[in-house]
Amino acid sequence: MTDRQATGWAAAAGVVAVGTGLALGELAAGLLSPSLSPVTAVGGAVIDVVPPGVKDWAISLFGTADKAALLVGMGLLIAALAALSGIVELRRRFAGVAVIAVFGAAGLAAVLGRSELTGGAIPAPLLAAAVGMILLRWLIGKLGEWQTDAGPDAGPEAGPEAGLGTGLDAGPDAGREAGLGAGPPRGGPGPTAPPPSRRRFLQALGGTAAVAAAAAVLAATFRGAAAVVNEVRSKLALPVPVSPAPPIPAGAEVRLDGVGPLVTPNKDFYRIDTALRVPVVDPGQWTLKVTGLVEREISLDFATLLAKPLVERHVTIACVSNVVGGDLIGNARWLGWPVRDLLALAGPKDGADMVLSRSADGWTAGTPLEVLTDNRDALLAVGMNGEPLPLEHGFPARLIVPGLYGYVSATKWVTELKVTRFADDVGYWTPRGWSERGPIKTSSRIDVPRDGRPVNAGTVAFGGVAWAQHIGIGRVELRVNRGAWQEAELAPGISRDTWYQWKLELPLTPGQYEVQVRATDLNGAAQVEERAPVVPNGATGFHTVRVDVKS
Ligand SMILES: Nc1nc2c(c(=O)[nH]1)N[C@H]1C(S)=C(S)[C@@H](COP(=O)(O)O)O[C@H]1N2
Ligand SMILES: [Mo]
Repeated sequence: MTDRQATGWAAAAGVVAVGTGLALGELAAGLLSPSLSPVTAVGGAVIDVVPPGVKDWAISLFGTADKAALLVGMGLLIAALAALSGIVELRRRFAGVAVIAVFGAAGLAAVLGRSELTGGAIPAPLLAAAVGMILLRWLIGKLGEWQTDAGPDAGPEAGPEAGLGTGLDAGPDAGREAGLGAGPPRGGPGPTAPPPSRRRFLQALGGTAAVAAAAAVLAATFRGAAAVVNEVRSKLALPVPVSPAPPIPAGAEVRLDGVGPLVTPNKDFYRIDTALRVPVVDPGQWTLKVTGLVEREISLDFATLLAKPLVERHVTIACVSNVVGGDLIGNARWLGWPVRDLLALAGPKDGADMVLSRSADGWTAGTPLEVLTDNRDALLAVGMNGEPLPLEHGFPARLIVPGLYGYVSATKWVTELKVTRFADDVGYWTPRGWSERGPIKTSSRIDVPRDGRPVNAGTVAFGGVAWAQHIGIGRVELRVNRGAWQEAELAPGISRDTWYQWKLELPLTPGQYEVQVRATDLNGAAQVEERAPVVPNGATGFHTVRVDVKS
């Protein structure tokens, strides 16, 4: 066997050893701690340490597939490290074992650092690392025997590329015996006949890979826990609101292809959160605690919440990471109990000015107490567009606060409201470079024509949305090539807490145009022209599209 072939097999042994450890670790986590596994802990830690700029970049590049991209990237990195551990273990006994020990320790540290940590989460990374280390030593030991038996001049042997096909699928020697091997069968006895140690190594490798596959399948089955809660969700009948959503005014939709819909369907609603695995919260186990600076602590279960007088409201929520012209914004009809009624029961004490809401996975948002107690419809929401909240959007309960970016208000899978003070507590994103307070900035978007898309000369229909939650939009204007502002036709919003659609037909002759939109709220304040990035408290600037008018 050549050095190159030995290296290839050692790398394969590393990948199989580490893969088996990880699969068994995930399996253990699936059994012992459904919301925290080594892989999700490491992924979560990666998400937490990446600078906000990288997070924004990842969201803009991968959109809602950002988690999948992270998992794939992690998988490739782990596979590379695993291959490396095999290669160094072959060169030097226990060197590869040490590599696995180091990333096992990193995995344990990641698990210990997660807020959703429970005792049940700790065995998984330990098991994963131990299994990986033992298997690596064992497989590389077998590879070493084969290497010794074959000797450096024993002639070409099947390398990993050829061997995985014949060796693992059909048994190490089946292919060769049947003449199906990668190379022409070499006849005759002598130094070129495969030594039994080759078979032993390939059987060990193949058998271990099979164990890994079985464990991985089982681990995936345990994630079926999500399926169980989904089932509970699908059987849930939401109560009828005592105060239904005000009807959508006639003409609220401009009916222009490419604009809308006015109410975003759940499946199209943007999703932003730090949860690598969607928290699976059984409503039967769920409680919401109101704690901190209150006269009376409250513990609310789901049945009690559903029995409260619920209201239904359309509210447009937006992400602070939404760039000018971006789509991290959506409008839904939310069913929930007004948070001010819940807080009134608890009785906030003097001096409190913030509510730190916490989710089942430990994420937090700091919301000014006053916006949760004033007359706006801040909701402890259980329904979204006539359905129970989708798991991704916070089932069984979340907060929805008109006028604030999601990162300071819209806690999904909410389990605690701690009445506190800005001086004493911070929400998740604040120490990571985002402002303590995050009122949504008045903004507007041109949805048609799309930027850079050619259109025919004549009357060109422009349309889009504008929002100034809890104030309402008073006017939307367009300007062409930085000329005079021209007022668009503004459709009625559903309420001042939702976005408004607008349209404007402009006669355009062939040529290139730059068209900008500007919204003004009902108090007469125009949206900010100066461009600002999303960090630290939301983007500003006019959405601008280039229109290529053809003759
Ligand atoms: N538990 C939890 N809730 C969360 C977040 C999170 O990371 N974890 N992200 C917030 C942010 S930044 C936004 S913009 C909204 C997005 O809500 P959506 O995914 O339902 O659109 O959820 C908020 N609620
Ligand atoms: Mo967000």
